[in-house]
This record gives sequence, structure tokens and C-alpha cells, in this order.
Amino acid sequence: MTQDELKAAVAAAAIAEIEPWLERDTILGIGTGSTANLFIDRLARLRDDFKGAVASSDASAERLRRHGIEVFELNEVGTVPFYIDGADEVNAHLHMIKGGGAALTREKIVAACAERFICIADGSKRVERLGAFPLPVEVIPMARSYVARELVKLGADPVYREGVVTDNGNQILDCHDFMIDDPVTMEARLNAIVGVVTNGLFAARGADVLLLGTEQGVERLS
Ligand code: ABF
Repeated sequence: MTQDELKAAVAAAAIAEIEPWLERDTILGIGTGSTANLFIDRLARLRDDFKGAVASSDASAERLRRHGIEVFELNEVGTVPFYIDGADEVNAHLHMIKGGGAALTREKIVAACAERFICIADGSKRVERLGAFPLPVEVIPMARSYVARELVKLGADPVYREGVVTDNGNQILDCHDFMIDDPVTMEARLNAIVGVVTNGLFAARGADVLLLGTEQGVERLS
């Protein structure tokens, strides 16, 4: 199977996971990226079975609207029963690296408001130890150099993602060569650097369910 077929399989599995719980007033949290896009495309068929969605990026909001799914502001909604999103890496504890698409801050906010986080990923994203994928850190633009120096002190090799401005008007530093043994502690440590808006470790609030696409089928871990 190709990577796209594996992503399509987990998108379909996520639909099956949430469909029994949808009610007319349900508002879903929806993530960003190619796997989330496949999920959104499948969700269109159920659009009359639920109320709408909160999106973690302008791109996902636009895609949802194109499918006739109403998009709400998170502040109007409060909590969402499910947040469905992809990941760049995920470990056995369902800790993740996310933010390759630069939407990490909004993803983390919507995830924080979700009763259940369903991670959908093809098998290539499953790792023993997080960090081979460069860890994104969103920074306030004027703090970029300061934060980069602090990241070097922690052992990372930060690279400015040139030309990228987040939906929040900020910049991204990608931490290369930064293998992470204790994701929960490192997430908090990175957040404590002045000028950091968010980092791409989703460990304090990891996924509740992982739907992983493999050659043998979709594995469900929780
Ligand atoms: C989002 O999309 C991000 O957090 C992550 O960076 C990315 C995964 O992308 P894809 O589904 O395209 O592999 O979930």
C-alpha cells in the first residue's frame, strides 16, 4: 500500500470511530495536514448528522466550508467531544511531535479543549523515540534569535523556517538533531523559554486513541 492509501485507511477508520457518537448539536475539532484533509473529505458525507466543526488552521476551515460544513470559533464552543488530527511522529505512549505544517499552536489549543484526541497516522510516523523529525517551536518574531540560543543550550540545532508565517503571525524554529527521552519534561522546559509561543511536543496532553495505518490493516492503540 502507498502512504496515501494508508492515510486514507486511517481517515476512514476515524470516521467509523466517531460516527456512532454524532448528534445534531455535535461540534468536532478538526486538525491540519494531508491525513486530516482526507478525514475532512470523508466527513462531508455526514454533514447533516452533526452541527459543525472548529478547525486548527485557516486551510482546514476553508476545506470544511467548501464541503458545506459550518465552522465555529472555539470561543463560541467551549469543549469538543473529539479532536481528530495527524502527527509527524508518535510513540508508544501516544506522545507526538506535531507542527510540520506550522499549525501547532492552534492544534494544541483545540486539543486542549477536546474530550478525546484521535490521532490518525500512517505507519511511518510510529517511532520508539521522538526527535528524528525536527521539532517545531513557534516563536514571537522579535524573540527568534534569543530562543534559538536557548535551544542550542538544550542541545538542539534550531533552523529558522524561512518564509513561513503562522496563522498567528509568528515564526517557526525547527529543532534538528534533538532526540527526546522525556517528552513531558521537555515540553514544559521549552514552553518556559521567554518568547516561545508553543512547541510541537504533544505529551502533557497526548492522544487518547491512535489509529495507525499499516500493511496489516489499521491498528488501534489507546
Ligand atoms: C498536522 O499535520 C501536523 O501537526 C503535522 O505536522 C501534520 C501531519 O501531516 P500529514 O498528515 O500530512 O502527514 O497534523
